[in-house]
Amino acid sequence: MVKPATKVRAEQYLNYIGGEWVAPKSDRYLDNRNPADTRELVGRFPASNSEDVDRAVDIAAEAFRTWRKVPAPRRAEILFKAGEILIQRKEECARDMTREMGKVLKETRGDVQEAIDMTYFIAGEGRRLHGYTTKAELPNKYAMCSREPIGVCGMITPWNFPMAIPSWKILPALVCGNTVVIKPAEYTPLSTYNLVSALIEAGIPPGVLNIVAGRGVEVGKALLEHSKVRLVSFTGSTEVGRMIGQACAATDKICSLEMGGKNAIMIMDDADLDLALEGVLWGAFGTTGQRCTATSRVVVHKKVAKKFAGMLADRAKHLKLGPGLNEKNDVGPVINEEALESILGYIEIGRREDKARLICGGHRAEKGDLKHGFFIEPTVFSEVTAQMRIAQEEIFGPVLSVIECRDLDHAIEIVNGVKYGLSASIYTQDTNRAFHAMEDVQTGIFYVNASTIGAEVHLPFGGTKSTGNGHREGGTQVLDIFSEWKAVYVDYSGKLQRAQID
Ligand code: UN1
Repeated sequence: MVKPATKVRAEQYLNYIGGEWVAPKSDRYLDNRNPADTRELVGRFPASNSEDVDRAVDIAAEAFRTWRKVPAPRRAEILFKAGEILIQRKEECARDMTREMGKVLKETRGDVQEAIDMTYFIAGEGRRLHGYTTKAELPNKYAMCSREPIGVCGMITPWNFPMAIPSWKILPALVCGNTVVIKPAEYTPLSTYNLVSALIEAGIPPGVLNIVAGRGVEVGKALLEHSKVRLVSFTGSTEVGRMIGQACAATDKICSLEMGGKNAIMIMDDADLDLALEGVLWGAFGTTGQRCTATSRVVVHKKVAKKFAGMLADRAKHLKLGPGLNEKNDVGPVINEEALESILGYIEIGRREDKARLICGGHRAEKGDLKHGFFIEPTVFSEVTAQMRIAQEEIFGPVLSVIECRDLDHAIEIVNGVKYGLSASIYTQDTNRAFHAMEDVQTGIFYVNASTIGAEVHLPFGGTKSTGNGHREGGTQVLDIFSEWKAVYVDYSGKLQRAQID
């Protein structure tokens, strides 16, 4: 018996299209299993195909005609209500997320909180969405510009922040007056269902917000190909993002891409090493290293490098690995078998190809019940050089490289010497060094005396180079993704006036 998705404990979930929970056309479902113990089935989610997407997009296109006319402050009121609902359900949503994604409870609570923060922040924009007026170059002529909604937005979201990241996209899209079809991550759909359910209960009208679950090759591809989808917003790997960018170019879609990172913490010889150690452990092993902002390189001044590497290995060794629902554990599993293999593959590359020195971890953890999940020991390599593969490629797991540097300029050169540019940080007591680094490091996010993770929703989030395609989520900057500018000229002179000529 198929149960509605609003019952979060239900085994089998449906798509939400046009205000109804409906079975996928294929009548096939995908298992969502707990990565800490794959014997546990969290739920079964639709394996939708292009027919489901076509229906959802057609309905969203129809709903756009009325939703765009709803005053933005009214649209925003629904978001405020959704925020209230999520506050009531925060603990339940966090537990669901730990079960399907694996990260420890304090972090899944943070993920839900980030979505709540986003509802309040962006709902406030319902009463702003500022445009501006300016002076025209001719007399008796008025000039102004305003934000206009775009149409149907297709969203493809990742498994590592399965509620926060969908909230970064859905909420601004809605407040701007767009309608949405979202494909949640195949491995963590439940958290996105929980967000969508809160919005439905808060009063989002039928057709405005639709969820179609399934695989990227089916649902994602269909969204990219549908002519009524005007915008695609994607967060995930650089490899997939590039394909999405190309597909969007072929059909003239607006496209925002948020992709990989190879984030670094610089530690200068004057740094408070104990403080830096906390930041490195949190940045590298929080979320089991599966954040696009995760710290995967530590660039340490040669005067303190050996000492710091020793401190790091000592602490990393003692991090407690295990299911995230047990609050005593520090580090949860990685998401799936494929991730496990890929991360272990990088550890092998570090050892053999790169010949870096393994000073902590390096193995799958399989003792007792851990063998039923995808656990990897927090792993640290020292004596890494900047060009090694483990220092260049995104690993997306609990693997950290310690690289020595001569001075600040050398550190900045190393930090910038990768193809990504999402987040970086410096630990120093010297304001001059901190500001130099802030100016010269080519990342979209920069921290002083803090880790590379932990961006807040009211500041722009995104990166330079291959991390993205120039857009920023979060902050009021996200409105530039989900609205288009309209310039309006009102000529009240009563005669023909020619710009650039008269
Ligand atoms: C991500 O890993 O894709 O800044 C998002 C952070 C979080 C968001 C991470 N607020 O680490």
